[in-house]
Amino acid sequence: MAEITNAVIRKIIDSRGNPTAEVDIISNRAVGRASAPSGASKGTFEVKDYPGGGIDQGIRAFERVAHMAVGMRLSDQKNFDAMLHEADGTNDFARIGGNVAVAMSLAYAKASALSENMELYQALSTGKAKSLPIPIGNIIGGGRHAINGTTMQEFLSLARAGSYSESAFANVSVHKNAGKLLRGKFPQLSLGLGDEKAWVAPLSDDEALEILSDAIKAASDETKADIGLSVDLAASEFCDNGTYSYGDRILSTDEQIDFVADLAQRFGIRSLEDPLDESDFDGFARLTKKIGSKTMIIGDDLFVTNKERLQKGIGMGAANAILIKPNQIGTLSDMIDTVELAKRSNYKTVISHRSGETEDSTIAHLAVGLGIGYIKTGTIGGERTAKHNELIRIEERMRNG
Ligand code: 2PG
Ligand code: MG
Repeated sequence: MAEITNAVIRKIIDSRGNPTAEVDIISNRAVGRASAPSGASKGTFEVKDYPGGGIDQGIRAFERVAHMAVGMRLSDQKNFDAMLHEADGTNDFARIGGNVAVAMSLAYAKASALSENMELYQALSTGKAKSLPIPIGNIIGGGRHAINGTTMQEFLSLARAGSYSESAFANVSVHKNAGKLLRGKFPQLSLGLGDEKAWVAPLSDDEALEILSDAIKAASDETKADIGLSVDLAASEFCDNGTYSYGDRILSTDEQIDFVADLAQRFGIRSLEDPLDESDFDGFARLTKKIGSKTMIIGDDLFVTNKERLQKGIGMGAANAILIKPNQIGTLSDMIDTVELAKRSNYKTVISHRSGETEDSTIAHLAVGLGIGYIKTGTIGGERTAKHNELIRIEERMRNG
């Protein structure tokens, strides 16, 4: 059985140009490497990404944890993750930082798989059926991911075709068609891309939905894929004390529920993420009752990949799907517990990138290895295509047995 002989941390550059943590877990058989992403519209209830002193303090804390890791056996994820919790000693990774913890936890998982001559998705799915997720790609964006974009954060497309590869390319076709439509609408304007490489233009939310619908129609004709609309409102970012502010108007919670239900119906929206504030379990439950039979209502900031918060949501009928982001909770074991609870409770699962990303493609392996239904990871841009391209390789490998 392989043992950890060394653990190394380094600061690397993320897609926004910020420093982030990358960890190597080294054994005599294999090296596992993983890095942490970072959010802009972070949920209040996520674990702390770094201790108060930022990434440098996280790196100093790592040195202490690395000493505890050396000598531990590989392939006992629960034990390793329990050590991370013990080394931290808080319930939100305030001392070592969730980003340091998650990079260690995922690097350990990879080192364990590699030491047994497996890829991570294979190690996670031993004895279970494997399936590829459905990709949800960001097409037009705003909120905290762009300057002067839409109020709602992300307008996305959700494509299903015969294979993962065709589905991902169908989302690319929507992105290209949206670009063409925006150039036609704003011939004098320099168009931009936001943090997740979605188009940014001076559009109202309604106009963004119109362009997205038209781009989806064109891409469906081109690719013959079944493509639907999806929106991440990230509503906590424009909610204050139960009122939602859209620039030209302010809506109460009741009005927000009616407004998004109407949008979902008018545009045939397949999934709505964070349509209400991150604390409003009751509002989520009311919206789910209203439109949940037809629409996926995804809790991101609401659940923050946290099993207890998901359990509360299940009890109340709040949302019917959960966004899964490993660094919201800090360890792979905690994340897996949440995914399993969601599946047992018939909640759909969507694994997700963050707006600040690296070339790390671990979430592609987690999606397949844990049988997660959907993956939200942008449409284009190297740090996003790293995940798609890894899924294309996994698909090929699965096809070839
Ligand atoms: C979200 C994410 C990813 P961030 O809200 O779902 O798209 O954004 O990483 O900024 O929290
Ligand atoms: Mg979100």
